[in-house]
This record gives sequence, structure tokens and C-alpha cells, in this order.
Amino acid sequence: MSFVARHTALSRLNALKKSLADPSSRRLHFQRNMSSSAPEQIVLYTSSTPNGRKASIFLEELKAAYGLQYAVRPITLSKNEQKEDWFIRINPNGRIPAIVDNQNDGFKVFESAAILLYLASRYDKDRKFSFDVGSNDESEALQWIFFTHGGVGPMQGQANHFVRYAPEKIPYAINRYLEETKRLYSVLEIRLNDREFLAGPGKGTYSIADINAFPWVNGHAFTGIESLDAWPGVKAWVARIQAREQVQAGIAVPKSSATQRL
Ligand SMILES: N[C@@H](CCC(=O)N[C@@H](CS)C(=O)NCC(=O)O)C(=O)O
Repeated sequence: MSFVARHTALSRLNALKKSLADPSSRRLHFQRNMSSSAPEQIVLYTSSTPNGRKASIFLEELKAAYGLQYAVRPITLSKNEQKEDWFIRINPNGRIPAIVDNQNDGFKVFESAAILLYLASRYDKDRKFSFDVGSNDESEALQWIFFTHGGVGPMQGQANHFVRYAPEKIPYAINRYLEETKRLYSVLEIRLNDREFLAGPGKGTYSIADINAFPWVNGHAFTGIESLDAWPGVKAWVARIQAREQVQAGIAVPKSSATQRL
């Protein structure tokens, strides 16, 4: 075998080894959230967490509204899969959620709110969950998306850390992040006490602004906030969103049992 032929064969072998070592390329690792005959168009890399649920809830909504198909690749956070090289190539931040859109040349999107905005701009053609570009409604939706992405998520995430995971109980940190989370719920209450949803005309319409905030507030008990009674508008809003079939389906992603993997 010539040097060139050997070099080509070796390169091919290495590429094959690399692709087999990359779990993102192995169908065996995917859960299908689609009819069995549909091609895998969008792959969602996720775990059962509030940020992950934002993406899976919206994908379920788009599936129900438009027939958009997607596959799920569960990421095991406890095994630090999200820090492995193959995943860092998808999300340099090494966190879930992330998507790869094979309908758009394998385009990658990370950051939960950016995923919602990307999916809305590309797939919510009839603006069932989003608003016309440049409209005041869109601006209001973005305001609540930024408020949640920069406030509720990080603060409640830190509260979760200090309440549940920190090796030592640090009252100052627990108190600081719990109180800040509650303050942010009070901001949501100002908006929701006479409205049904965060953005949209009149009392609002269900949109990605709600999908972006709901999984965090819905996880209040995990954070140690036993009830939402102090925020009745927020409580009613959570119940309204929880009642949606697609939301229930999105919360159940990824399915926990290994037997549910293909
Ligand atoms: N700002 C990011 C935060 C993502 C994030 O913190 N994800 C968590 C789960 S909710 C994670 O992957 N944690 C594992 C780690 O930090 O290694 C987003 O909204 O997507």
C-alpha cells in the first residue's frame, strides 16, 4: 500500500473511531420523541432540570402545533458528561441544554433562552408562542426573558446549590439566594396579579416568555419555598401552564429509565 493510500485509510479509520466515540453520533443513545418513521431533525441534549425543561417544553409545543420532530440525548450531569470534549464542541460552556439542528446544517445553539428564541424565530411561523419582530409585545416578551435568564435562573440556581448541595450549610448564602429568589417572585407577581401570561396584549398570551420562567418557579419546592401562596398571581399562572398537555410531556423529558433509550 502506498504512503498516500495508507495515510487515507488511517485517516478514515481515525474519523470512524472518533465518530463512534462521540455519543452524539450514536443513535443508540437517543430517545425518540417522534414517530418512528420521522428523520431526526433537531437533537436536544438535556437533563431533568429547569433549564433543560425550558427547551423540552417548547419542543413539545412546536411538535403539537407544527409537527416539528426532535430527538433527545440525555446527559448524565452526575457523571460530568456535559464536560466531555464531544459535548464541549456542542456547547463550550459545558452545560445543558443545547441543541443541534440538523435541519439547519447541524447548527448548534446553547443557553436555554437563546434556544427558545432560535426555535421561535425559525419554527414558530404563525407566531403561536412568540410575537412579531419589532413589536412592543416582542419587546415585553424579551424583557421578561432577560429578567428570568439573568435573575430568576441564576439566583434560584444558587439557592438550590446552597440549600441542597453545598458540603456545609452556610446560613448567609442560603438566606441571600432564597430571599433574592422570593424577591424576584414578587416582581413576577406585580406583572401577573391581573394578567394570565407575562407578555402579549390584554391579559397576555402564552409564549416563550412564560416557557422560559415556568420551569424555575414550578421547581420552588425543590428550592425550599414550600408554597406559592404569597404570590397568588404567580400561583395561578403556574397552574395555568402546568395544565397544558405539552408542558407535562416536556417536563417528562428525558425519560429516566435506561430501558426507554433506543
Ligand atoms: N445559563 C445557562 C445555564 C445552564 C445550566 O446551568 N445548566 C445546568 C443544569 S440546569 C448544568 O448543566 N449544570 C451542570 C454543570 O454546571 O456542570 C442556560 O440557561 O442554559
